[in-house]
Amino acid sequence: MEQTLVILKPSAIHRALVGKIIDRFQKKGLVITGMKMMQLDEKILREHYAHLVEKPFFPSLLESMMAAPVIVMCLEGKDCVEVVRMMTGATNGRKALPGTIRGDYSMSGQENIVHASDSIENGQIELARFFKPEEIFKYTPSDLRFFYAPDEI
Ligand code: IDP
Ligand code: MG
Repeated sequence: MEQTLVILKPSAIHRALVGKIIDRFQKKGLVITGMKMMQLDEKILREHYAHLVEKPFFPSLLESMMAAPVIVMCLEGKDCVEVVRMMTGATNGRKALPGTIRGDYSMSGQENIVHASDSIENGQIELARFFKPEEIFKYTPSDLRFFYAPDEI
């Protein structure tokens, strides 16, 4: 099954939104196969946000992402990367559609609650950045047949 990386950012931790967000992913039918809390540092953030290091807001983004420990998650499901990006919504919370996580919980372009991988390839790279192989588990939820038709899995 396809995998993606989700990070519950310090904005989710400080605002006590962790349970609500995890609940959304589980109710959707995505399977949590890895989850842990960790304090991010500048080194890992410079890798993770390499496409943004030259932006004027990067120092502020760094500080924001280190403002609390984060929760990193590996989610699995059919077309998981695209599904989770849709659930996440547009980068800027003020532009994200209601019904998305950012649309429902964020008013900010920076403090936008969650990170989600933007492609299957990046998902694999990002999971390897935040998880050791043994921290991602293989199991089949007992009720998978009520989440998918037989020809979908
Ligand atoms: P994404 O999180 O929707 O994939 P990216 O462009 O990859 O968006 O940016 C990564 C993160 O950097 C965003 O989630 C947000 O926290 C922050 N960010 C992006 N653009 C801005 C900006 O213009 N101002 C402040 N922070 C930004
Ligand atoms: Mg991105």
